[in-house]
Amino acid sequence: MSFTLAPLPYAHEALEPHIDTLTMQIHHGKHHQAYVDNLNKALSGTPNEGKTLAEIVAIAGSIGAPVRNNGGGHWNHTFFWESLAPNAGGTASGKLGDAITAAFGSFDAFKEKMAAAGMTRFGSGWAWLIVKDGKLEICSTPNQDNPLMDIAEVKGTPILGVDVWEHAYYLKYQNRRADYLAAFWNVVNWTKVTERFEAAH
Ligand code: MN3
Repeated sequence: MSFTLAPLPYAHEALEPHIDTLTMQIHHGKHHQAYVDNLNKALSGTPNEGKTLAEIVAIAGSIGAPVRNNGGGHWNHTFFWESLAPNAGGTASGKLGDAITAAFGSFDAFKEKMAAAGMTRFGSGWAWLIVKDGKLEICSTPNQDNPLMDIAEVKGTPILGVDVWEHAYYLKYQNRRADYLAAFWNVVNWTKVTERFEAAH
């Protein structure tokens, strides 16, 4: 069995002007495709061939760097595309909205803390909103690691993630990671994040 790249759940231009068409074309069609291809290459002919992506992520610390990095890349990007949507953004409502207020004080304070996690991740990585022991937490990971990995510093179930690799924003925002992180809130698919919260909580 080998892994394949699913089409984006919306058109490449659907997230304009917040995330531009060319970035989406390259990010999904080139970067994500490369993670899938390199994951298949790294697994081919090894005892780990045939494992699911969830199984690979769970043992990332002992499976070797090529599988850890490309398996994480495949998992993280699949999760990221589903976290976004056109005509989205706004605020979380219902139980998730209440849980965010309870954990962080207010929705604005949550956004600030998530942006700070993205800004302070040196180099390439991800910022995450996770459910840990029934509560919401914010954390970040380097490279293509994620909080489901056995080697993660902070472990939990991700319900929202933001890619802070330069390839996610450089064409439109150049070095301005903060501007990209501010624009990100306009395309968050809170319906999807709420589904994940309800499944994890
Ligand atoms: Mn990326």
